[in-house]
This record gives sequence, C-alpha cells and structure tokens, in this order.
Amino acid sequence: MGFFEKLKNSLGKTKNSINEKINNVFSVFRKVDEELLEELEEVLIMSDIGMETSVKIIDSLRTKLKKEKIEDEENVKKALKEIMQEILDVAEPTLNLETKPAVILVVGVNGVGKTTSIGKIANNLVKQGKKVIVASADTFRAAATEQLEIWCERSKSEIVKKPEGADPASVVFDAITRTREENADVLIIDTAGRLHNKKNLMDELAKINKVIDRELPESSKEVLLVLDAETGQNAIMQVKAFKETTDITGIILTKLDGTAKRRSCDWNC
Ligand SMILES: Nc1nc2c(ncn2[C@@H]2O[C@H](COP(=O)(O)OP(=O)(O)O)[C@@H](O)[C@H]2O)c(=O)[nH]1
Ligand SMILES: [Mg+2]
Repeated sequence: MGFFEKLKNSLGKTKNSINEKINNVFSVFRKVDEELLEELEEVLIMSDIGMETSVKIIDSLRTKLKKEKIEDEENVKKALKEIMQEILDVAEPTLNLETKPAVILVVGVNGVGKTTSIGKIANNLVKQGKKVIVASADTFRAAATEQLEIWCERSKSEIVKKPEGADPASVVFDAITRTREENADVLIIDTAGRLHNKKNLMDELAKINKVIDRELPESSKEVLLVLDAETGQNAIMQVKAFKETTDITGIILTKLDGTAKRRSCDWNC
C-alpha cells in the first residue's frame, strides 16, 4: 500500500479528500515558497490532522527543504511524505505476534464491532501469508457464530465453533488444539459482550484467559478492547470494567467513519 493510501485509511472521515487536496496543491506547483507551504498547511488542518501537528509538519518541511536545498516538485513531495510518516506514525499499527502461535483475544461490549474488527484483522493477517484460526467464543447467540463464519469465509481463515450455549472457554480450548494441529500462526478469539450480566461476562473472560495462559504459556498475547468511537464518556467505564479481569494491550476504535447503524456490507464492501 502506498503512503497516501495508508494515510487515507488511517484518517477515517477525511480519507477521500486528503490525497486529492495534496495533489491539487502540487498540480499548480511553480516553486518552493511560503505560499506553497501555507497551502499545504491549510490542507492538513482541513483534513483534521490538528492545528498543532499540521504546523509542526510544515515547519519541519520548511527546514528540510532549506537545509537540503530541495526545489523540485518530486523531492518536495517526497520530503513531505517522510515527515508526515514520521510525525503521524501512519505505519501499520503493529501487533505483537512474535510467537507461533500468537493469540489475539478481542473483548468489548455488545455491538461495538468486535466481530467486524476480527474479520478485518484476519483478512490482513491472511494476506500477509499467515495461517489464522478464529475461535467463536461468543456462544450466547447462534447468530454471532454465523456472522463470524461469513467473515472467516471472506478472509480464508478457519473457524472453530460450538453450538449456542456451549462453554466459551471450551471453544477456546478446542481452538487451541486446532491451532496446534494446523500449526497455525495466529489464533483470534471472538467473545460475547453483553454487559447486562457483567459478572457472568467477566467470569467467562477470566476463564478464557486461564485456558490461554495454561495451554499457551509461551505465546504472545494481545488483548484488544474494542470501543465505539461515538460512545463518549461511557468508554472510560468500559475500559475500567474490562481492566478488572484482563490486561488490555491495545484498543480498537471503531465507527470513526461516523456512519453507525449501517449494516456491515454497506460500509465495508
Ligand atoms: N460504520 C461502522 N459500523 C461498524 C464498524 N464496526 C462495526 N460496525 C457495525 O456495528 C455493528 C456491530 O458490529 P459487530 O462486529 O457485530 O459488533 P460486536 O457485537 O462487538 O461483535 C454491525 O452492524 C457492524 O456492521 C465501523 O468501523 N464503522
Ligand atoms: Mg460479535
């Protein structure tokens, strides 16, 4: 993926316009001058990168262009890319998946986007050539497993499931067995998120964690808490609740596109 492509993807709402706007500025490129730098700064600010960061990026660009005596369009673009890459850190967020197998446990309340995010992660990992097993430990509703199955088909990863109502930790146990048999690279675990029965949910997660730690003590383990970007204050409550039982290693922020309530295929296909 090209740099601006990555940037587009990481900026949610602004994604369609930034590439175009930067190209527009360069399409009338004549020479390096304050006007050019101001226009670029404006594009960045308008693209929600934030005033402070935008100013920082352009200040660095100004210094670099001067110091390295860069005057042609191509190298100005290149310098801008490098600086943005450094300051925005738009490289793919890296998961610690050093061991084989590695485990990703995905937690969060109902409807935040756990299953959807798992579909995307599985897809990315498979594209990188990894073998992925997905455990459907949301056994609360049969529909949850069906939804995950669709994502697994799309991403070409294998699902391990049990009938509705089965013990989630036992699904995880089976999935670990399957991961070993298949010599898979990554095991991703989908979990239930109903909070109206918080104690049950947390007990369930504790049990899942126990199985992972017992069966795969040497494995890298990411515990990703999924939060809906539109949740506001309640997100803090959610972090607190999950932190009690699980050592969260990362957060997935969903629905940054601001179009919640649409069905999965509308925004992703
Ligand atoms: N607009 C938008 N919708 C999302 C996103 N992630 C998930 N959804 C939708 O939110 C709903 C719940 O997602 P799901 O993955 O089933 O959540 P789960 O209950 O945490 O597994 C579905 O309709 C998804 O299509 C996102 O990033 N943007
Ligand atoms: Mg789900």
